[in-house]
Amino acid sequence: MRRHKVILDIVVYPDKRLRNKSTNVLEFDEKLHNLLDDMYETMITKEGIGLAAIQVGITKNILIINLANEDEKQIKEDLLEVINPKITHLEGSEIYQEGCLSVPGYYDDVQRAKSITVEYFDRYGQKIIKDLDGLLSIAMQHEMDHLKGHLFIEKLSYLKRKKFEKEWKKKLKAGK
Ligand code: Y12
Ligand code: CO
Repeated sequence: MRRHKVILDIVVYPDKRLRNKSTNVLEFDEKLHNLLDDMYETMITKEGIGLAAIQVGITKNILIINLANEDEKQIKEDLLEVINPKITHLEGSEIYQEGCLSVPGYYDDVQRAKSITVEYFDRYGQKIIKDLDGLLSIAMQHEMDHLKGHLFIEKLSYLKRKKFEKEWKKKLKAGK
């Protein structure tokens, strides 16, 4: 059934809810489909390319990723809806400048595996196995960290993190 657009609130750092661990989805029902649709509308409206359910306050192992294609267009055909993911293989290493809708306006280099194999379920409960590299691999690792209650800023060096915390406090105080 078609529903109206729902834009959810994004949970922003340092909200403690972002540290919670998510749990597996057990039912692949209409409630899950509605949440996935709302997460998609929210991510597109906020100009994101990836979003985990915990970022909208739902502690379930659900994430979506929608990267731009070669024409720099973010089309829904390319949307990945990922439920209960597990990484079964990691290889190599890569550094990429990451950002996050829960840490808006801050971007920094993070080191992650270059390529991964991930197993997950789609919205209908069908099992999918994918080998990912490039930006998709980075995005999947970033979003899966959210499901474990982790943020990319935890991967910064001690000094960079200290500088970030100082700047973030200043920004929050200024009401930005
Ligand atoms: C590579 C690295 C990280 C990911 C995770 C997904 N990250 C995002 O989708 C980040 C989105 C984002 C959007 C922002 O808004 C605008 O640019 C208008 C933003 O800036 C502000 O909110 C001020 C910050 C992050 C995937 C792949
Ligand atoms: Co994020």
